[in-house]
Amino acid sequence: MSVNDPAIVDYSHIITTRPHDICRVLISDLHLSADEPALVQAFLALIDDLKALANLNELYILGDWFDAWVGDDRYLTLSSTEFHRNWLTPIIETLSELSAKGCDIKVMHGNRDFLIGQEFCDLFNAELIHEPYFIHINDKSFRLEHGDALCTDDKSYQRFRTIMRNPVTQWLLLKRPLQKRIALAQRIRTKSSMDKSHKSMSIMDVNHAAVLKVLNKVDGLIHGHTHRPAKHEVIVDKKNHTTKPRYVLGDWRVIHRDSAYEQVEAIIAISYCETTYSDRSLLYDQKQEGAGQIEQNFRQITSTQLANEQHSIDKSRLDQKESLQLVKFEIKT
Ligand code: LP5
Ligand code: MN
Repeated sequence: MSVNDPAIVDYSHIITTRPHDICRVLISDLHLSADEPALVQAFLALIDDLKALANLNELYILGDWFDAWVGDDRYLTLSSTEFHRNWLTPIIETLSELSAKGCDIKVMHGNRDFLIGQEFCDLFNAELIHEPYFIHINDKSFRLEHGDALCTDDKSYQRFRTIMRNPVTQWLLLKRPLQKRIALAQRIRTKSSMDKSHKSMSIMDVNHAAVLKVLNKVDGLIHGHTHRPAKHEVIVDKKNHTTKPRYVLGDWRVIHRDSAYEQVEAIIAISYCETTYSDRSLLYDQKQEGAGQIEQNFRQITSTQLANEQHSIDKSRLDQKESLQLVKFEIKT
């Protein structure tokens, strides 16, 4: 499944046709920074849309939200003048509004922003979650992670990761003066992009055995990091042809830039909670007319219809079915 794959649904269609059904949104690899305002604008636009969704319960940011994070203090120690001018302030304000509307915001570390702390997340009432994190979609368990730990063929990166994710390393890093940390992050970025230019695409992708190992304990996997958005059906049992889904979220990228506008594209995941209603009056009809009518006893209703029919609906007869979909989010800024 590529970015142009028809199996990836169009975002604007979904947000306009099924706004009440959207209950969870998962994004990753935004790589936001002050140097790329188009990505920041795109993120603010997405959150504005999410604020209008009546049944949105959860927003997950699955790592690399920021291009580089050298410590919460870089933001928390700003003077009040700097604070008002800082590019992060509108992000915090809009996320606070989203959270106040009843949407839980969960932030996971990536390989670029593993120094985000709960203190920063507290600014917009979010929860810092750690990988692996598990959710349920219907009766199936899904494992959420950033995805870098699955790239086990990338030996030099895995060595670097082990050092950087060590709490002692992080404690030592955070004790360094802010300017030194900013300079170090820049050096790491330069070294990383130099190293990456010599690595093959397959080395920088997930390792199949690593994927199988984690899928052994769950029904599905959702991650980002590789910048190769797709839904894979991973064969976990060749004999019985059993597969389990692996959803890969995309990175956010500027796909067009000129003097008039910039266009940003990202593949995100949206979960729909579809409601089934077993209608009592139809059940009565079925008794009269026999088993042939059984299908009519269940009425599919959208959450929009549910909102409009609140008074006439027997809530005990509602059944929710959730489904996850990769969606192409595209915006001109
Ligand atoms: O992020 P992406 O996808 O481009 O690349 C990753 C791996 N690279 C990284 C590094 C990040 O991109 C940049 C980190 C930004 C700063 C983070 C905060 C730092 C806090 C410290 C300061 C307080 O994760 C890349 C993988 C790729 O994913 C695909 O999986 O290949 O890994 C590398 O390229 C790592 C190299 O192989 C090893 C790097 C060693 C760096 C040592 C730096 C020493 C200091 C400088 C000396 C010159
Ligand atoms: Mn990453």
